[in-house]
Amino acid sequence: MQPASEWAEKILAGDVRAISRAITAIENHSSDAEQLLKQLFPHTGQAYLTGITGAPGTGKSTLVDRLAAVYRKRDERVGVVAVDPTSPYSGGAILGDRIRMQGHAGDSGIFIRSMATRGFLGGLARSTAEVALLLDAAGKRQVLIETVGVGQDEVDIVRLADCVLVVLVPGLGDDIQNMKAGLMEIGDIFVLNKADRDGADRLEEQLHAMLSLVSPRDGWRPPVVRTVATENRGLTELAAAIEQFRKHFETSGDRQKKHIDHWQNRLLELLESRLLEKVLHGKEGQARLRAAATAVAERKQDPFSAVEDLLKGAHVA
Ligand SMILES: Nc1nc2c(ncn2[C@@H]2O[C@H](COP(=O)(O)OP(=O)(O)OP(=O)(O)O)[C@@H](O)[C@H]2O)c(=O)[nH]1
Ligand SMILES: [Mg+2]
Repeated sequence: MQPASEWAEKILAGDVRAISRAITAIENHSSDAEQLLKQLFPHTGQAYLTGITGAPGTGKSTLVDRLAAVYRKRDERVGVVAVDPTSPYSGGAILGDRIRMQGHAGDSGIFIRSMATRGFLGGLARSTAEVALLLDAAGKRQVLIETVGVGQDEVDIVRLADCVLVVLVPGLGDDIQNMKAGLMEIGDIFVLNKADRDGADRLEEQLHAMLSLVSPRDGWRPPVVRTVATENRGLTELAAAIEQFRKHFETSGDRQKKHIDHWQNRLLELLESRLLEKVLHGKEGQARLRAAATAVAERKQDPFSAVEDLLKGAHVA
């Protein structure tokens, strides 16, 4: 057996070390990872991906932890990926991991891993998507992707999920109007966490008012689910809401078209990152970019010709 297929076999069997090694390869955009994912792809398509996003400290990690526990009770295997685009070392996410690990120690049915920003090309959304495929192949039926923040990176990351949870808490800046419009659009379910705090009712009213302005997508009106993650309250209801959304997606509208749309987006992202990688490969490529930028800044070259030259250099034009 070739090493790569041996590696794939191990992953299909859920071998933790093989999975960890694959995630590192994915993070480094190594060609091994691509070979591996090609072999694994036929074994994917079974996992359900739930993305969890929201401002820092809203309780995402606690929610993920408790939701994972709900799934484990049903004997569903779970994969958790915590992505922190804000920190190169993923301090917050790793800390969250340690907390989570305590509750699930010794449970081989759950796999938890953090990822942080790598490389100047970003590519974090792509790495996350690849890790999700890997966990899918490894037999995790529920894959939970936690990402902190409210920026474009996070939107890109959660967009790959089948179901997106947006977490809000009472009293955070108080004004829901401050919430990024983008988040409002991507949320399939709104989680009102820390519902034990003052202002939960008011926030729920505001949320409903705001959601009533948004026209339903494929007949789905995002529900608001109240939770107190630390006390394990509302988690069964949250799991039920996710299940309901899943059923709705499977039965409403043109399911095939939605899957094709999804892969069209993924292919576009892959194409984009591949092209960038080709053009700006390694230190040399970065030096070329810097030199081109310098030439344009000094008005020695126009930006259009500079881009043409970069493309020519990469043999993609
Ligand atoms: N009162 C209350 N506190 C909560 C609740 N859920 C989480 N917390 C607390 O809120 C703090 C932040 O929780 P995390 O789960 O780490 O939040 P997070 O959104 O993952 O944080 P980052 O990953 O750093 O953005 C912790 O101290 C939790 O114990 C809740 O429902 N009620
Ligand atoms: Mg967290």
